[in-house]
Amino acid sequence: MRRKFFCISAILFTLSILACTNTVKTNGTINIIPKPVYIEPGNGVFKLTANTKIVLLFNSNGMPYATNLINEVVKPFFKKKLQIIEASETSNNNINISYNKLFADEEYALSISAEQIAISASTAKGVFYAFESLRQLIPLSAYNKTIIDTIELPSVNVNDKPTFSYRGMMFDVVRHFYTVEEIKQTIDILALHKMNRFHWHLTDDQGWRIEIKKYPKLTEIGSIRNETLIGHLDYSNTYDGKPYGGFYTQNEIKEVVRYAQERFITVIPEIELPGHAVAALTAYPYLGCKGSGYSVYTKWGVSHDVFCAGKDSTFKFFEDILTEVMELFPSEYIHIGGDECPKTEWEKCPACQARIKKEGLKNEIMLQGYVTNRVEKFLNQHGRKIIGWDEILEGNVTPGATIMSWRGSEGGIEAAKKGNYAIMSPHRFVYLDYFQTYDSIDGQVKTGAYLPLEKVYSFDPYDQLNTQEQKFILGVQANLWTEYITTYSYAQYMMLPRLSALAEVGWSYDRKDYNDFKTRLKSLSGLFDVMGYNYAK
Ligand code: TNX
Repeated sequence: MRRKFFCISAILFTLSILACTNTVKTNGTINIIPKPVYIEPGNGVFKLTANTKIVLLFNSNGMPYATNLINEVVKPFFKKKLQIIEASETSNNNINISYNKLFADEEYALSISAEQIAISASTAKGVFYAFESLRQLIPLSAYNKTIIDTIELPSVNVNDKPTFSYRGMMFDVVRHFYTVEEIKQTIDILALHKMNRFHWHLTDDQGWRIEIKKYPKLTEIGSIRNETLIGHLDYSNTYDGKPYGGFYTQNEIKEVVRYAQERFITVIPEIELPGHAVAALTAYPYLGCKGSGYSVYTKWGVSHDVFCAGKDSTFKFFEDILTEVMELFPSEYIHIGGDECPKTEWEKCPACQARIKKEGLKNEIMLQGYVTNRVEKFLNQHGRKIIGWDEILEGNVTPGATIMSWRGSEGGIEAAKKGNYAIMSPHRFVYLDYFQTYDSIDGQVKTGAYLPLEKVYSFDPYDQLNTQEQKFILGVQANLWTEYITTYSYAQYMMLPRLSALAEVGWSYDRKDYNDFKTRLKSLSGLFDVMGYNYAK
């Protein structure tokens, strides 16, 4: 009798150990970045298992992408995806997704209780963001286990929506090139932060990185530079002697655009004009004022050689390029650059001077304005709008142009006061190429100014603007220029976690609290670790 009792207890004990080891416990921590509008912990836990279903009480085109996110996250745990069913009623032990017509585009509610997970939204995008939040509640210990049958999620009620509609990052793939896989990983990182714009800097002096069928030499010649400066532009005159290049085919571009769309991110292409054009001039020298003698830039900085604004053939080129660009990118906005365009060549160029005279322009600055307006008109005729760096304000900008304020917030403030939309991207606060620590990382060259996490976090895009003017600030963007960023791993290090800080500026503007952010960042960094992302500690 005693022996039998002993055996049964031993079996029960073993079973319970097994059950426990296959359950991932939550310690109740609820840390979400960017910080939700409303968040209230509840009692108890939801048990997520391989049998949990996703119950769709409403469906839409984007829903497969929203649910794909959670399935990609849970599949490695359960070795299978969650089943998705349509139903007209909610059910217990499941993830119920329902429609709330009162919710804005990106808004969601997420309620986790012992009985069920309830998500509501008015769009698939809202559902996607609910899953991005839910993902941050999965205990990190789940990632170290091989056999899991239950994952506990803490009870919580979340209601959430962003402050700004535009939350982006620019990635410069010209100064250094990044592969399609690396671009996709960057898009995943943006999605994790509920960011919704990827600004792709595709052309510059040092390379042309997008295939254009009508102008094959842009990539045949323009995508390759003979060599690259070693060290910092201000202190070095040494080159590596090695050709450097890379570009994306149109098929690869389409693949990236689709990948981003599936994560509710709009890709905004940037085609730099009229400055930062040396790679294009090398491929087609007739596009420049001198007409010959160009070679793809091998150092950093600003070249005096720019597109000739006098010749009509330049505009024909712009229109041809932008026609192919519009076919590839469904984005409402096309970024046309506009920054750092020296006027020295235009001053000497008879065609440019003739254009100034003919159009009754005051000077070369107004000639750049003429270029901007003419290109804008062409894009408007095709239903698109322009974004330009803040220099475009100097040249008689039209009310339809959106200003990306980079030299400070001044450009954005001026734009807002004029009634132009603006995106705030001031270098002192959001330039991710600037160094975040005084220590040297892997011998990488430092550039710009000291820009630690806290400073990014402190950025106020509404500074100096009254309520009326604030309406013209679409949002915020971080810029990752890559003159001194030679590997993707280092690019991630420069991005993270400063991008997390910017994401919170854009999403949670009115409830920022740096100390609280730092606490929540510990959880998010844990997720960076399991995802294998390189980030600054
Ligand atoms: C200025 S920001 C530039 C870029 C450089 C960057 C380096 C802007 C519109 N132009 O061409 O890469 O500084 O920080």
